[in-house]
Amino acid sequence: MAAHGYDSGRLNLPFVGISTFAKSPYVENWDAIDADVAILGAPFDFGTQWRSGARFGPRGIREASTLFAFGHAGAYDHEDDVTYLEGVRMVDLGDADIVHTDTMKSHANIEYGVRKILAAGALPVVLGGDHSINIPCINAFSEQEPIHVVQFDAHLDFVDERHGVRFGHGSPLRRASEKPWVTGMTQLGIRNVSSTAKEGYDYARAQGSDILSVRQIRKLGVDAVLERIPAGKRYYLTIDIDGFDPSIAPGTGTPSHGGFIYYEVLELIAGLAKRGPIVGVDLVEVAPDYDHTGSTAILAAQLLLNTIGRIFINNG
Ligand SMILES: [Mn+2]
Repeated sequence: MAAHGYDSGRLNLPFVGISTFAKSPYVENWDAIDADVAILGAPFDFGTQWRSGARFGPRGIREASTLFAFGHAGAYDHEDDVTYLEGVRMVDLGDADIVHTDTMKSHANIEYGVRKILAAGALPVVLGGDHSINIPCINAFSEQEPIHVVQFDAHLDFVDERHGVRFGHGSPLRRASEKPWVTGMTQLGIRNVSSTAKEGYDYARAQGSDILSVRQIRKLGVDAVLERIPAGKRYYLTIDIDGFDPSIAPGTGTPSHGGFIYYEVLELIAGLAKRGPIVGVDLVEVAPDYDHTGSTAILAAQLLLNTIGRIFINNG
C-alpha cells in the first residue's frame, strides 16, 4: 500500500484527506499506470429495473474504504498469520466517463479503462455501478487468455433480452456466456423470486454453468464448492453486493433475503485464489442512498481489500 506520510510527520488518519480507494495514489493519466492493482469507478446505473442509485457506489465504497487506510504496512491477519497487502502497489484511476442516457458510450468508456489497466499488466478492480458494467469489463478481456467467470449474486443475470434491451443489469452473465474467451461459469448465491426465468436457468446450464444457491453452498461446505470450480483456470470474479444478506447489505437496488454473510464469501474467494489466478474483479450494485448505516459500503470495501490481499499472496 501507499506510504501515508508517517515519515514526513503527518498522521493522516482515515477521516483526513481525499477519498481515493484505501487512500491509494490517484493516477489521472491512464497511459502511465505503474501498479499491481488499479481501481476504476464505473458509476453507471441506467441498467437497473427497480431502484437506481448505484451510480454513487464508487464514491460510497471509496469513502468507506478509508476506514481501512490507517497507513500500517499491510494488514496482519492473526488467524492466517499472514500480512496481506504488504508491498502491493495499488492506484486509483478515478471513474470512467459516464454519458447520461447513452448506455453504449458509457459502457465503451468503462471498457476503455479496463483495457488500459490490462495493457499496463495490473489487476483491474472495477467499482460499480449496476451489474451491467460487467459487460464492458468482460469485453475488455477479448485479447487475453481465456477466463472462467465466478459470480456472487442473488440473481442469475441470464436474461437474453427484454423489450429489445440486451445490456441491462439482468443480462451480464448471459452476455459473458456468448464470449469465446469465457470458458465457463460458476454462479453462487442464486436464490428465490425475481431472478431470471426458467428459460435462463436451462440456457445457463446448457452452456455449462454451475449454479448453486446459498443453502446448497452451506450444505456442501466451502471445500466441496471449490472442488466444483475447474482448477488452474484464470478466474474473473464478479461480486454483486446483493449476493449478501440484506441484514448486512441493505444498500442495494434489489435486495433479496437469505443471502451470504461475510466469511462465507471471503473463504470461497480465498480458496479460489489458491486454485488459480484471479485476473479481474468487479463489485457492483452498492447504492449508498439506501445504506443508512453505511454497513453495505463498508462490507464492499472490506471484502475488496481482503480479496486483493488473497490474490497477491497467492499470485506473487
Ligand atoms: Mn447481479
